Amino acid sequence: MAGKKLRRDGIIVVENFMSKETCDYLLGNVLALEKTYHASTLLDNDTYLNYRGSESNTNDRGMLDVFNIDHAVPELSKFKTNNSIIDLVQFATRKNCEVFSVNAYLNRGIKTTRDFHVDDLKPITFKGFIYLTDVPDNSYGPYTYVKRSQKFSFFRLLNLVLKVVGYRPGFGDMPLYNKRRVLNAIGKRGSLVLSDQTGIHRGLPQEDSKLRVALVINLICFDERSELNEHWQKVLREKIYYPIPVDNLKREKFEKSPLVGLAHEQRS
Ligand SMILES: O=C(O)CCC(=O)C(=O)O
Repeated sequence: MAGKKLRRDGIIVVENFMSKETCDYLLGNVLALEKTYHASTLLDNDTYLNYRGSESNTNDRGMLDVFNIDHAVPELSKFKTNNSIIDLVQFATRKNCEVFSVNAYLNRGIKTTRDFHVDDLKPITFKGFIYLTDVPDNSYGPYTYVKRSQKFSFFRLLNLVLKVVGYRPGFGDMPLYNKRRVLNAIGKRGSLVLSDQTGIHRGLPQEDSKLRVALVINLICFDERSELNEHWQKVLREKIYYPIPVDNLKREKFEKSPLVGLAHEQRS
């Protein structure tokens, strides 16, 4: 049932996917990283904390995107092997799917979230967002998706035409979409939002000081691994993903300090 819905709509929300206790423990770990590192930092365990929008691109300015967080919080590595998320995505796409990395997104009063876009068209990628904080209404900036927009449609064609005539040149931007199909994925902590990233989506802007923290399970789908280019072959071999080349970056020592109590203090 859930797999069929995911295939049709490109998104599903599964409540109570993770227990509240596990959410609080993991939230404590993410908040500890935020408290320790105040600028983009590459750690010697391969975790990369990226504060977005620090360069010329102001999208998501101030949002903390923690790449390869499973290297800092080993309990998360279980998401890389067989689990119900992979099964659902394989059912929906009728393809082989693998998890290639795990991130955490921390949005605290972020106003300049990127407008509607798609991440890619080929290969198909999915993200499983597991909310670690309650997202009870739009002021918390829920993940937002245009249902069925992963399929070819009149709106996709219009966006393509806009691009051809040079309007809105940002890669993947999709300013035109069916407003009647917009789903604001609100939910309590522990909810899983599973989304086909070839569909049109965004995070909504937040109101001041509202906190939203989510784990992000990244999946890629393919018929045969050999059809993927060298970049993806490498990512799948290493199961590590960076947004930038990191070979020449200095690495900081990772000191584990799971301030679990912090989760209770700071959840709003
Ligand atoms: O939930 C969000 O903050 C936005 C997610 C998004 O646009 C993405 O991951 O591509």
